[in-house]
Amino acid sequence: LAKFDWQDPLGLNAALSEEERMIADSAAAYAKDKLLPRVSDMYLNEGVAPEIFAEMGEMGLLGVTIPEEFGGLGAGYVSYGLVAREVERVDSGYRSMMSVQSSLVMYPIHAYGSDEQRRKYLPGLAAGTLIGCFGLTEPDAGSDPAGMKTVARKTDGGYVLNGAKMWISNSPIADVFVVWAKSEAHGGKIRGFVLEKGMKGLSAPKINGKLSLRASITGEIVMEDVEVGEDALLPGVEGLKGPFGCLNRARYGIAWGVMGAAEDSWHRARQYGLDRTQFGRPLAQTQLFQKKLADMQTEITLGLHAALQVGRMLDAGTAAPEAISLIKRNNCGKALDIARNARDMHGGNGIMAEYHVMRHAQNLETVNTYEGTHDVHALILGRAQTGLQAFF
Ligand code: TGC
Ligand code: FAD
Repeated sequence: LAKFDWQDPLGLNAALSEEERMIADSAAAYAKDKLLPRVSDMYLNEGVAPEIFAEMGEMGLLGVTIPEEFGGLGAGYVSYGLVAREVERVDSGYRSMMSVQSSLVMYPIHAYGSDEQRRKYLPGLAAGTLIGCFGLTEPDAGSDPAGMKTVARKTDGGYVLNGAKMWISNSPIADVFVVWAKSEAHGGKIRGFVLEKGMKGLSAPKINGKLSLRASITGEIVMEDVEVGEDALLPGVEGLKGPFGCLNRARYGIAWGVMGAAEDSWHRARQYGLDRTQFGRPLAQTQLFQKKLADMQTEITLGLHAALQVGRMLDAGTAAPEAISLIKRNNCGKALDIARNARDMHGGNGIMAEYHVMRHAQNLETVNTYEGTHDVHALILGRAQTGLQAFF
């Protein structure tokens, strides 16, 4: 009989290449040695540690899919997903910092930018000496980014931008701002602009009081007559497919990442059940406990294999955005459920920072909402199978 590996029931590890395993191992070692020891303190105190970007850069965790000539790793999307899984095993906020930098800042500059923009920004972003953020959402335009009000007006030598972005990961500590605006010179179409910290009229106040993703700083982006040259425009894309092209990559990474948070919750619940005795036996020796563990194991295994399949499709150029919606939605919803159950299985201890599970559950509330809410991805999938638009 073949031996059953309870942690990897369907042989995910064996389906990876040598290079993918090495990248995952080095991300796992960094996350365990450098991120885990500081996460509780950072979470409880809403700590800000910009140096994490430089650490990640040194480990090659930023811009995994960006070619080496621009400082990236030149690896595939499966490797990128594996990095997200290992970082989010510690905290969704740390994965957020990494995925915004890689998928939402480096990707658009590489895919839509001029050669000059690539050379100017990508090496610093890959090294983590520059920090990036991505401004799409606005106070009145979240699920419906087409309703954005930020506008770019043409001037002699460039553009002047006005508007406000809301809920922007990394913005208060960012050096590079990829923002999306309706450009009057392009018939009101959405265009991307690269702004830099210190520009007159540009500010990024922190959003205080978050009960979720507290280890990742979030802010606004306020633009009051921000003047930029023609060289700030991303020349290679027009319309909503610009930001959505970035979101496809980030949503895919999230589908792996949340499985990391779910695995950590599952493993902690299992260990707690083995260690804790009630009614004269370990909690793990009760039927209800074992059923919950079996459900966690099943959903995580299926979610990881689905993410691997979409990663292979992305590398082959055959992944449709709807396939990414399917795994983003499913894996976030399942991970949230698993983390909430793991919290319950820890009893009173489950509410304490040192047991980690409630932090995962709180974080996953955000991850289930950002990059397209659980229900918005249902509507994307509903539209794809009925041909009927149900958003409005
Ligand atoms: P729709 O009519 O469907 O499409 C407009 C144009 O966009 C194209 N498109 C896509 N292109 C590439 N990839 C995709 N996934 C695409 N989805 C749509 C489409 O082909 C069309 O192109 P064209 O050339 O014909 O104009 O647009 P809609 O306005 O009806 O969109 C509806 C909806 C709900 C699907 C969409 O707006 C949506 O996905 N909303 C969710 C918004 C969202 O995800 N926001 C994320 C903000 S960023 C963020 O949360 C970062 S958190 C990061 C972190 O900290 O980790
Ligand atoms: P809304 O769109 O107002 O949705 C509220 C509720 O209504 C949801 O349950 C939604 O599913 C539902 N709903 C909406 N439309 C429909 C419909 N047609 N039918 C049925 N139900 C519907 N954005 C960025 O641009 N960059 C970032 O870096 C970034 N980071 C973030 C970090 C954090 C911590 C958070 C919380 C958010 C971040 N976001 C970022 C924003 C995020 O993408 C949005 O919060 C998300 O897209 C939802 O938009 P909203 O909050 O305006 O909610």
